Amino acid sequence: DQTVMKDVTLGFGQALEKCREESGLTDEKMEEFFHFWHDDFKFVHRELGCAILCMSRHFNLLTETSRMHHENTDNFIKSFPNGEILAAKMVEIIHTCELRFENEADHCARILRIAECFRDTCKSVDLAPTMEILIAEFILQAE
Ligand code: M21
Repeated sequence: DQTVMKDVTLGFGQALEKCREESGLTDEKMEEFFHFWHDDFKFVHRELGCAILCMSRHFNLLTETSRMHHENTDNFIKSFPNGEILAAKMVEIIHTCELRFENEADHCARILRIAECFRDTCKSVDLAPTMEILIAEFILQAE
């Protein structure tokens, strides 16, 4: 499961550079997307929420009201090797987090909270990939 999550993270992270400018997410606020999983990573910058919004749009994972598009998200996760073992679980976690922050009207701020909730939930159920594996793969991929 952690290997699949690693692949999904790096795949989703491919859209980060494309979204930096429109979201205003500078290198100081987040250098690489996989830092998302670091224990010390803090979800404080609204720009990160805007970046995730932009990245999700890039992969067509949102509805018109900027909520998760369940079917497209399921298919996106399934497009990675062994993605089918994680797809339903991930969609459920994100949706549960989504419902917790429905009262937040600002899309970027809401998605930032959802992302933190997703990270923390995945960690608590052992779905989070280790930083070591993420960094190793990230370097291999860049070569
Ligand atoms: C698998 C790696 C990363 C995915 C990251 C972000 C997860 C946050 C989900 C935000 C969903 C937005 C839904 C808006 O209602």
